[in-house]
Amino acid sequence: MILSLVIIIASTLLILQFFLVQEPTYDYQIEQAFPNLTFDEPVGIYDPKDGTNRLFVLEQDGLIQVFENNENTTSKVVFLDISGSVGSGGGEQGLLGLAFHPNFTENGYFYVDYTDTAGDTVISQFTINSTDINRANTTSEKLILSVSQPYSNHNGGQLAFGPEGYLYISLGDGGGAGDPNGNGQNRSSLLGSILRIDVDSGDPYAIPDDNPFKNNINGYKEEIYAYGLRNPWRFSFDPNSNLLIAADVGQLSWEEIDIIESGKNYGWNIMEGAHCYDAPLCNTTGLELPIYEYSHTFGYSITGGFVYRGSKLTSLVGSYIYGDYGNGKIWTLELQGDNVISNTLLRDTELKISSFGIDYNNEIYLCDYVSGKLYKISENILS
Ligand SMILES: [Ca+2]
Ligand SMILES: [Ca+2]
Ligand SMILES: [Ca+2]
Repeated sequence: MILSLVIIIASTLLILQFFLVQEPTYDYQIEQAFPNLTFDEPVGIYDPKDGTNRLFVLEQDGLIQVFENNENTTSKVVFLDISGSVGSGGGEQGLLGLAFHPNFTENGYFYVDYTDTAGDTVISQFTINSTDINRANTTSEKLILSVSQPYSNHNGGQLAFGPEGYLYISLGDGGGAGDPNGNGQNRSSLLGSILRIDVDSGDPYAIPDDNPFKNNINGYKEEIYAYGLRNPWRFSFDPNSNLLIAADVGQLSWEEIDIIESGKNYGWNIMEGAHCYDAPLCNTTGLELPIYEYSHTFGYSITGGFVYRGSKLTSLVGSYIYGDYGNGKIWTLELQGDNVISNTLLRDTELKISSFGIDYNNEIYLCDYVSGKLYKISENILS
């Protein structure tokens, strides 16, 4: 009697375990998120986190469009037009970044990153129109920072507020090829870095007390948070772990993903990815290696994305979703803390993925630079 009961319980547990360990397999589709909307060379998608559930799209020539985050939306409105201030050289120049102040609901401040008509980087603050939340006050521009650019490419361009409320800014090495001016390793130049500034103190900003090079005696720029970067076009914070993850576009051979930490040197142009650049041997002492890299066999211009914290893609929660502008591939990097568990091809697309963005619910979107359409990912359980 007891024996048969034990057998029944044991076999029930075995059957239960069988079902529990059967991980479903998923199929992912990329579909248009807002079929009725088309943008002109979109390079960014942003949510103001003000509860209005609107999305803002950057158009490279200098416009910000705003629309209701609803797949049936048929109209968009020009929120800001600074095309007259933005250099329209195309390529890697233009209106490149947007960040809403953490207290945007109260103060109406937002920040843009663009290259001006001289090709130099400008980061400036604007204020929302006091009577229409879908319009910016076009005369409210306040210069925060300008950075001279030696070449038209590698301008970085990402802006984002960190969990502590400071503004982070990415700047590429200035351009050319191979970092001819050595800006990546030169901490006396803002180029080749991710900066961190406090726009709520000082005028136009203050250096946070715990910035790694604050009050240094070596002439290093105190705005620098991390350096040795080539062209960190897109970076983001994981709202759960607060990790700052940057995708650094490579030169000839390697695209890389870095976890950015205060004061660290990410290697360029001594290294490209986890490899010596332009020399068989190099001194890698003190250089921070990427958490993941891929060779130009698999893609050739990484577009950084986000650690997914939405609810629709249940299999991807906690994974870093990113892509490659060059070949349209989208991958997911499964993370455990700051360790990489696996990298999986989610979908091979025909899109020119210029940027990813997340909405109020942390759902992820991407923009196709060529068609001007925005896309989303859908998840289907195969078995
Ligand atoms: Ca440049
Ligand atoms: Ca530098
Ligand atoms: Ca690196």
